[in-house]
Amino acid sequence: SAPRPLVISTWNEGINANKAAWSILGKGGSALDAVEAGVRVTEDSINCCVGLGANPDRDGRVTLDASIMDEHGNCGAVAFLERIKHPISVARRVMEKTPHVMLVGEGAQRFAVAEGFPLEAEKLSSDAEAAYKKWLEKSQYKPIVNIENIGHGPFAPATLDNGNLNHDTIGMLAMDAAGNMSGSCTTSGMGFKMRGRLGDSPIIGAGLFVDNEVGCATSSGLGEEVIKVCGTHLVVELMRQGHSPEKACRLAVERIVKRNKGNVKDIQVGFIAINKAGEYGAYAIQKGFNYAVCSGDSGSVMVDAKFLV
Ligand code: SD4
Repeated sequence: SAPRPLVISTWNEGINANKAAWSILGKGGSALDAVEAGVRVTEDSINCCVGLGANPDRDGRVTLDASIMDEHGNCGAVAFLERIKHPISVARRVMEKTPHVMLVGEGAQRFAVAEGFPLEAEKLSSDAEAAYKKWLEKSQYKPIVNIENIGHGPFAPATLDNGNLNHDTIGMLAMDAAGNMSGSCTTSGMGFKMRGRLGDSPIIGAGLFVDNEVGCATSSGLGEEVIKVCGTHLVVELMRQGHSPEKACRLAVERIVKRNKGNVKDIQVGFIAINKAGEYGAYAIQKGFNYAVCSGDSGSVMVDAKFLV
């Protein structure tokens, strides 16, 4: 039978995040605690696409989105959140302490501060600063396929990456020893986006969905495309119909490709999923999407997702 507990997460930096998640799952902890602790590691690291060190919007400001969902179908999210280091933990507080599912912008920040989260200085990481300066030369918004594993961006020469090329928006899914599932997703969104833009990551059913009777899914890539098909809800519903996690992810990817009439050269979207049996899988539009899988003390293995085009 499939391994349990289990944690999977998007892109190369999933390895570090899974380690933190496993330190909880391996001791019999809950999937919810694991997915929060896991992605906090990525929020703490300097990378293109997660946390305060990430690429800013076109006004030069970092705005963060995150969501979390547990085995009871409870969920919480924050979006357009500024100057707070751990949006995923604020999302969890929204879930646990408010009558709401989602807080955005100034209200989300005010709630975070009231909950004791420090208000950080507004300062770009040096990598993000350099990427932003470079971006300003042309000021052209152009999402880059697989930027999550490339670094601070199209505009960032390799030297800006501090030798570390492993960066990502992170989506994480876990099943604990009791067989319960939770998921988390946290991101700075697309680099150089319009101010106020939200992607799929903070939207339940788009960037993250968990149904403990069936399975769970999360996504990475061009959020607008994921929102348009309610991507992760779609993946979970396809698993409900009996498809394996990989097949469900593939069918959701096909839906996006079809909606774009096959013109997806510049679009990357990847889904990962776990079902109730503890099987997992993934699928992406393009080559280059990978995820980290951990189901034991020996750590994670990276798996390259299959892709459509
Ligand atoms: C978004 N899906 O904001 C996110 C971006 C992402 O790795 O996944 N980046 O659209």
